[in-house]
Amino acid sequence: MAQITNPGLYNFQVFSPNEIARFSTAIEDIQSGASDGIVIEGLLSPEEARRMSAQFKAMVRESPHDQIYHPTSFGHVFGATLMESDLDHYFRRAALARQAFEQLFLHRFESLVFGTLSRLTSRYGIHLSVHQHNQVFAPASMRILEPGYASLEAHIHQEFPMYFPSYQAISSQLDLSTELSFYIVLQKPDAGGELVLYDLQWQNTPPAMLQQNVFLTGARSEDLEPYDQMLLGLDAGDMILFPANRIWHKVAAVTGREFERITIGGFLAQARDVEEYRLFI
Ligand SMILES: O=C(O)CCC(=O)C(=O)O
Repeated sequence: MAQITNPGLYNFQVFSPNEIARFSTAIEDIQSGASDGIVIEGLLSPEEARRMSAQFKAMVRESPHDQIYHPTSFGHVFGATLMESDLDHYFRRAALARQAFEQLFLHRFESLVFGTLSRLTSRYGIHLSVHQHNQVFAPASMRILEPGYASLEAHIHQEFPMYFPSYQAISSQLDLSTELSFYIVLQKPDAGGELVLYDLQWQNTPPAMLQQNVFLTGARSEDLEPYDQMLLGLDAGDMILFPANRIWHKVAAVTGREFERITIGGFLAQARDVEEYRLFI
């Protein structure tokens, strides 16, 4: 069961995969503000999540996957993201990441994610994002929060295009004001690692907070400390979808000693020219 602290702060619907048909307008509802997000409990079985986590730990030690496994202040990231400045490099790494995710999910990562998201909307198709020359954006990355490391510090997705020029490649085709974030938990930490949603939304953000030099730093999380908070601690196999461009959030540091928090997820936003959401990171 997902552990939710202060559940009254935001309006989340929590349900199991066999109830998904009742949430066939979840994406539209999050977009309109009628909902603040959903959690699907047990999208993967605990055994599937355990097998993937074990295989992942072996995978990152070997070439070529060690090339897309990077240390960060919170632990590691596995994959490619548009925070890097060289787009050709990004697309090469994105191809490697997609192949690795398919290997981990026994060739059903994209079908699982796209199939699940498609069932959460009655209006939009869900697709990959493709750049010129058929270069495919990565639909996800993996985040590994390790015991003894920092939080994935407070941020909001409206910031990314302001600071990272590679975002132009995606903002030319997608309306990033509609951006949502999803992730699936592959391994739950023994303590900590909750998603923290602050009672501060984009439209009320004090302009002084938007400084690139505090992006993803602890100083930003300190600025947000006074705001009320809702915490979501998900189990291995659960999936979340939430408006990461509207609600300031962070992932709390892992305070347990043994298990890393391992998630796989990405972003999606509405295409500018057709009724489609497309994934990227
Ligand atoms: O838990 C994760 O994998 C990252 C969550 C997050 O910060 C985001 O989606 O923006």
